[in-house]
Amino acid sequence: MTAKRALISVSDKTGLIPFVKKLVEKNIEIISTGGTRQLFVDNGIPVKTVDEVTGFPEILDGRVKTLHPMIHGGLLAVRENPEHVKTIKEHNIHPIDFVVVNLYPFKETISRPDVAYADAVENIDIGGPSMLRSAAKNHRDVTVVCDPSDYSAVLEAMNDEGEVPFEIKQKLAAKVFRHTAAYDALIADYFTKQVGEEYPEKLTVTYEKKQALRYGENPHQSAAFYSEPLKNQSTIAEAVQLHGKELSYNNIKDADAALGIVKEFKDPAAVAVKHMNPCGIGIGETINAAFDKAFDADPVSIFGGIIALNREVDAELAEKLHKIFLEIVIAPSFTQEALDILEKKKNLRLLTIEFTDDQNTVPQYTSVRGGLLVQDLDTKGLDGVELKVVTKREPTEEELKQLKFAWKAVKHVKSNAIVLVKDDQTVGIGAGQMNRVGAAKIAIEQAGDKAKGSVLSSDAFFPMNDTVETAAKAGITAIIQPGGSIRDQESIDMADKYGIAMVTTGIRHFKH
Ligand code: 93A
Repeated sequence: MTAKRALISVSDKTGLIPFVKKLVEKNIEIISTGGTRQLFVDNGIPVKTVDEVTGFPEILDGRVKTLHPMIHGGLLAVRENPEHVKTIKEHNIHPIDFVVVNLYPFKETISRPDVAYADAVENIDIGGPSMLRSAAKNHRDVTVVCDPSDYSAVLEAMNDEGEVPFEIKQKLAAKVFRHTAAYDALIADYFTKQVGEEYPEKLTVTYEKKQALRYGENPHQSAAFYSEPLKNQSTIAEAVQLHGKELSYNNIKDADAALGIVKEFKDPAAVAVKHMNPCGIGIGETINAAFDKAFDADPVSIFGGIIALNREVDAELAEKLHKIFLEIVIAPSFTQEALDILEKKKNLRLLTIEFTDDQNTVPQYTSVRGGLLVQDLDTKGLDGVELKVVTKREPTEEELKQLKFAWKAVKHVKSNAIVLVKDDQTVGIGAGQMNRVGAAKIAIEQAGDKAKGSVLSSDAFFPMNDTVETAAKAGITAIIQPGGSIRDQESIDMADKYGIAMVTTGIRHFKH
């Protein structure tokens, strides 16, 4: 029997030398491409070059190295097929039993902020995926390794003759096809963006497993967290956990929602979230003052909530946070004293995140049975939006300030959504109701005494004047809403009747 052969051609050379030394110990012959070969030579490992096997030099700056029938014949020949065996013999093709390949670092290349287009293009590996795919197709006969983290498992599974069990080879092949598919998807995504096609006929974006989750929304649902391959520091996927239990499925969703809200504010802001909706938002001179407002907005619902803050947490704030049962606190940073206080709670998850604005080109994916809906993230603010006063009375300066705050808040509340705001604090939030006046009633009831003199925001227009009437009776003095209902005039008349100032935005913020 001829010696087994391993073809090794890798960009990421991590862990390679000890692995290959073991292969050599099992009398496996090593063949390799330029750079990889040099490493073996430097480490005293006997190696044949691909040119020696193909009888053809590497050409075109290495673009054509292994794309040759002497290589692919050796990878694809089925050992149990007498015809294949005869053919490769005739052509002097030596079967290849192992392929260890990892690809040109396309992802790392395009992750560089200053990457040149030509550099990105040059980092599209052609020969590598071809070898991986040939080997993976012929996995009955070929062991294929595309990930350095599998080296030790392969060695463990291998017997003294260099044989690897079929189940392992099959698993490795499956991984290869996932790997090359994801690699191509990233290239496709990159080019799609280059040519500015936002919603192409095929969606090729890939995700990488970030975390296995104990369960999904409920304990009987299995789940995992996948993140985008190109990192965005300012997302929950890139948050750094300093302390506490592992994040759960619901934690991740809630933390994402909390982050989305707190990012709306430049001033010190604190947000408490429960079940994807804010239960309290406060802004203040200091982050401490902001938190007091967020807490006071709804001291009941905050129990078991997620807090997001856009300023560093100090000891004073930590003492307050420590007194409440919370699932997560997210902030740009924590002082050491704050950490010392909060870390006394074993389970409390403390996360830090870099705060940058969300790009309005970020896509948002929602799954439905049988498909995926994709839209731009709703990053629309009030910049460039003309606020139209539609009532006889104009809002006062203070009312206008509170209306703008209420508008930012209502965008993040599940529709139908009504938010009441007073003194830089949400005082009542009506979320996810099937009719608008119902949401208003909930918000007003929750606000209690604070409803009087507050302002109201509505995520979509008023189909009827009942919400305005309900608001007026509760003592609400100003309203912000998109406008655009055929019955707008009835709502405006109702507002005028009670001296309410109403402003329309022309923008809707449904959140379903
Ligand atoms: O330029 S390629 O697309 N054409 C090839 O024929 C080829 N063969 C191997 N890329 C090719 N490779 C890649 O070279 C491998 O996937 C690996 O990432 C890299 C290793 O090159 P070197 O051994 O010269 O460092």
